[in-house]
Amino acid sequence: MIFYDCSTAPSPRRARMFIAEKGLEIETREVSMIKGEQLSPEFLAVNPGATIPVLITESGQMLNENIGIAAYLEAAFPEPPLMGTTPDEKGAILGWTATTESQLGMAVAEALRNGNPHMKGRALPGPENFEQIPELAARGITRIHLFFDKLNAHLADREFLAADQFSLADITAFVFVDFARVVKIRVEDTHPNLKRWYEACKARPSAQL
Ligand SMILES: N[C@@H](CCC(=O)N[C@@H](CS)C(=O)NCC(=O)O)C(=O)O
Repeated sequence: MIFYDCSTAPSPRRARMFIAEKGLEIETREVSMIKGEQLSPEFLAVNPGATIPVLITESGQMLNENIGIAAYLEAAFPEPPLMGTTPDEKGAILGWTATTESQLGMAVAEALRNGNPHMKGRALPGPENFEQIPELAARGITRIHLFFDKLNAHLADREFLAADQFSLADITAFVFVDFARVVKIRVEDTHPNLKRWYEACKARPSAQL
C-alpha cells in the first residue's frame, strides 16, 4: 500500500490517525500543499481529483475519500475496530462522522478558504479554481461556534462521541475541532465537556503524528 499524506492539512490527518490507531505502517509520500504539489502532473496522475489523502490499496486501487480509506482499512485490518462492531455502533459512528464532516469540517473550510487572502481563487479543493465568497467565511465562523455548542452538550455524559470506545467519529471531530485554530477558534473553558474530550483525544499517540 502507499499513503499520500500532507502534514499541514486536516483531511490527511484523519487518515493518518486512523492508520496509527490500527497500528499499521504504510509507505508514505508527502504531498506539499504549500508548494502546490497536489496540482502537479505527477500527483494528478495518481489522483485526478487533486486532493489528499490518497491510499493505494494492496490490489492497486486508488482511494481518495477518508470514508473509503477507513472502510477499506477496517475491512482489511479489523482490529482494533474503529467503525463499530454492533449494528447500533456502526450506525452511530458513521452518522456522527457524516454530521461532523458536513457541519464542522465544511464550516472550517468555508471560513478559511473564503476568508484567507492566500486562498484567493482556491475557495474549493480540486483541479478547478473557484473565487471566494466572503459571506461564506462569516457563515462558517457562526457554524463552527454552533457545532462546538452541540458537541459540548452531546459530550456531557459521554466519554466518546458515538460509541463506548474511541472511533472514526472521534478522529473526525477531533481533527476538525483542532483545525479550527486556523480561523482563531479554540476550545475554551466555556465548553468543559468538549474540552475534556478534546484533551483526551489530543493525548493519544495517534494525535502526535
Ligand atoms: N472528501 C475528502 C476531502 C479531501 C480534501 O479536501 N483534502 C484537502 C486537504 S484538507 C485537499 O486536498 N486540498 C487541496 C487543495 O486545497 O488544493 C476526504 O475527506 O478525504
